[in-house]
Amino acid sequence: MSQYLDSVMETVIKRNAGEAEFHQAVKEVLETIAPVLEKRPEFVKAKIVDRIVEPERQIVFRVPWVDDNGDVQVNRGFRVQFNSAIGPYKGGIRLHPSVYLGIIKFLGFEQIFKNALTTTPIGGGKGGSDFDPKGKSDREVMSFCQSFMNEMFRHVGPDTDVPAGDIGTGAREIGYMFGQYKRLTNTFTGVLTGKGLTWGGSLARKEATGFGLVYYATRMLQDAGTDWNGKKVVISGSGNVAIYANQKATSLGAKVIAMSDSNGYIVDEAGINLDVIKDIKEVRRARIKEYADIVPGSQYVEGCRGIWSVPCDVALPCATQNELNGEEAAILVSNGCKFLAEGANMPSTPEAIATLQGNGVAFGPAKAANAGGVSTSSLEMTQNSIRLSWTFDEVDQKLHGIMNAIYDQCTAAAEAYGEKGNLAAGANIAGFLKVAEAMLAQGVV
Ligand code: NDP
Ligand code: 2IT
Repeated sequence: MSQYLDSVMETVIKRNAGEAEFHQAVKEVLETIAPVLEKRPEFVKAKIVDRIVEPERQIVFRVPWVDDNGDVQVNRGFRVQFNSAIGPYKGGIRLHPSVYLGIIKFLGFEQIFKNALTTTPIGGGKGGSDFDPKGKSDREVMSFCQSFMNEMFRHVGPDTDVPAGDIGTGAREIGYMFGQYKRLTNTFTGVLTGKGLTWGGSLARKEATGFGLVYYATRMLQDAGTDWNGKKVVISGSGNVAIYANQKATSLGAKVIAMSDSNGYIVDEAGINLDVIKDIKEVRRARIKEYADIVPGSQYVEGCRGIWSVPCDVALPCATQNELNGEEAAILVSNGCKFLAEGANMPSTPEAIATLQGNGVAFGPAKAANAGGVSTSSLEMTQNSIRLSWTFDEVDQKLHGIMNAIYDQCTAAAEAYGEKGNLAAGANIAGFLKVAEAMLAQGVV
């Protein structure tokens, strides 16, 4: 890193004390953009980097709600509006007990560059709460979501900030939040994405992140002269992203042999039966352990991190941040894994990325590879604006085109800045350039 970037990084660490995930995400980007700043001194003069690492606005609020015993519960809510240079803030809402400001800021920061890569006009933001939806009744989840929106409604809007799903936030939660926003504002607008299909949602949004991940990884395979046919694939997680990554990869001839949740993982060498997973996870909100009781020949292993010891050709981490460390990456390498594309946000530690890239594993970075979800959210916003709904195939084709365009941007930027073949550097550079140009044009704001 240059001296200038080092000093920006120092300020970020000082100003955002204790927010390790945010520091990690910023460092990963700053380490790759030095060649851009050398070519474009006007970005340095305008302090674009100093400004881009500072959120435009951070909202932290109390979320009180009443549980089924009649007891009052209090959670903390967050919305970080990170950057609006190229469009309204856009990004999901994470509901998980681990959530604190540092996680929301890392996610919001990543979202700036990811959204820039989508080719659509959306800025970067993220929100969430330390509320844990696991084990809660529908009524408790509704009570929480309504209370969350009672504060958030004054900060969001279809041209201002458009939240969506993330870990712990799916169709049910988006529904409760949308209903409360509509009631509070007396407007029916596209203020959230991931909506139900009868009230403004887009076909293929549910599938989009997983499908998009596989479209992106398809290009990685093609560049290595191969395809999905017969490839053994390991996918961590068994939520929205993991399920639809499995569906698309399987449809293209791959065999997905392992999936996980936060308790453990299952291995099914015959190829995972996705109907069983969907029933366990989407319908019954149960644990993946049950798969081994239902499907003969499969096994369940306690502890989610062991999944990386299952030999595979392609690994798709689709659960959460830092779920793959350097040692686990070394195990993947020694077992012959040749491709890794990130479905989750920042699932690989810096050591893991270095180990993969250093051993010739093709590495697809999250902010490019998982951008299909937010891209399709952007397509949902477009459909809401023109008051029309496209067919599944129309949306899927647009998504596919966007993922190809993202891949092309990554490879072109990497080559133009002396990092040929480095998709992570390419994604950061291409995303940064788009936002930096817009910030420069709009003056010091
Ligand atoms: P879901 O809530 O649908 O599923 C999350 C999955 O990851 C579950 O299997 C969950 O297991 C597991 N998981 C979550 N937290 C942990 C943890 N701390 N340790 C181990 N496993 C964990 O979320 P999504 O599928 O939507 O999100 C998965 C990842 O993809 C996240 O990183 C998210 O930010 C990212 N992403 C999501 C997009 C979307 O459109 N939904 C778009 C782009 C990225 P369990 O059920 O046991 O908690
Ligand atoms: O990390 C992400 O890109 C998401 N959770 C999706 C965000 C969105 O606005 O669809």
